[in-house]
Amino acid sequence: MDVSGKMAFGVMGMLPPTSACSGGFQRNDKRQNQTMKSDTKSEARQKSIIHLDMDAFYPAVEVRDHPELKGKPVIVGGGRERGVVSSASYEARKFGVHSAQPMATAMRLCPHGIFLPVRMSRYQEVSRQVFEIFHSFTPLVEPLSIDEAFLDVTGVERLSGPPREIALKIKEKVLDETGLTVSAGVAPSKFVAKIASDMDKPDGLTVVPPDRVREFLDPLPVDKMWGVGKVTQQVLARLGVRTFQDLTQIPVGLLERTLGKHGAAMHRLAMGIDDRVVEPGHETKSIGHEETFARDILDLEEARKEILSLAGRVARRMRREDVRGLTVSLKIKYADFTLITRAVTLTEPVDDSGEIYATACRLLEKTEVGRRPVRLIGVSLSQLSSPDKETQLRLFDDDRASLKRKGLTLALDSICDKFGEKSIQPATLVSKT
Ligand code: DCP
Ligand code: MG
Repeated sequence: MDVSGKMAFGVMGMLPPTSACSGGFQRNDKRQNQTMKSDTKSEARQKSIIHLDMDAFYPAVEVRDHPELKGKPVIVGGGRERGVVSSASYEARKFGVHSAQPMATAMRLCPHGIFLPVRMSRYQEVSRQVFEIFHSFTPLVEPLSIDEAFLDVTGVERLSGPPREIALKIKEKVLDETGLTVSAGVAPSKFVAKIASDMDKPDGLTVVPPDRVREFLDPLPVDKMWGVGKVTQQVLARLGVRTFQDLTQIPVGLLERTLGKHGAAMHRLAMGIDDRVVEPGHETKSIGHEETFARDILDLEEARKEILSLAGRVARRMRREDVRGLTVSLKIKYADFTLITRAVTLTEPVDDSGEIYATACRLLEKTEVGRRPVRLIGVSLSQLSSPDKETQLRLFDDDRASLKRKGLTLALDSICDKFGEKSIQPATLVSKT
């Protein structure tokens, strides 16, 4: 699948990636950089986009949870007789096993494979952890699927370093916190970043600087173009188009006549022109706080107190940003660094510390806190939405008591903001001396 990617490096006379995090495309001599500069028209407002895609996501989670499977051909999918493959580990892919293939075919190709059922809730849990990590770098995260997202890091470069460094930090943090690898593509547009992340999988990092976009795209086969199906490929083949460069040389009018409005769009993309912005999805954005303790927490009651404090901080931030959240997540890191997340989606979005606290305490029951020493606790809310105006109006007209409560809460929030976290606390948090 990466053959064409590797060819790109070869054709341009570049070193193939030498290590997992090669970023090989970035390594090129200055002369070539300069020759390619004329291709770039709008460097002044260049964006820095990172596309991230977890490697063999479902099988990788299974291997992470069952380390004895490491290095084995693991195939995750539906029932053995009639189901299809959801995904296969890279070891299994060597035998020709791939996503969407009938399970029966996979079993024929890889009879000694380890076939496992889909554990969706577990993959969602890990996905939430991964997206939290993405959000810790920038709020501009656009989720594409359970294991894939675009990040716009243009605005955070001053804080976190150049985009390549940010991508490396993200990869490191994902590996650290989940034990999984993610491949990254760094480029000035979504289109190029997405292609780049796929070039050096697994555990890849491919950086395409703005002045080398055309050099990167030109030799790639057109089937690398995101969303190009079999029929379009056949039409293009009839026009003699095999690579992106071939596509740029076909008159736009001809492309429009044969492929409709997509023809012109494809032409632009092949030229490396893509102004689409990263559109953060509310549903995975989250607001959270976590605390690493100076000494491990052994006691359930002590854990509850910490959760109460975290819930208060989360609730205050949500009210400040005027959002409420539907999903409450509790993150626990045990003393041996094992990280787990428990989450529940409520029927109504909340921004109230009491409700967040109560929900997180229910989640606490699904953990081993109290029986296993804990080094970190985190509370977060996701699936955020702005309270709709109607509810606010109703609140104003009919429910003076809740309105008063809201006024009081906001007043307390501002005291906390001004004088610090410890200035006002629920009674249970004031330690008895
Ligand atoms: N998936 C699925 N059915 C498909 C494709 C994917 O159920 N036809 C699921 C299983 C994958 C997950 O979605 O693990 C993510 O899809 P990807 O296309 O990103 O594939 P992988 O992450 O498995 O592998 P890669 O390393 O190629 O990204
Ligand atoms: Mg993936």
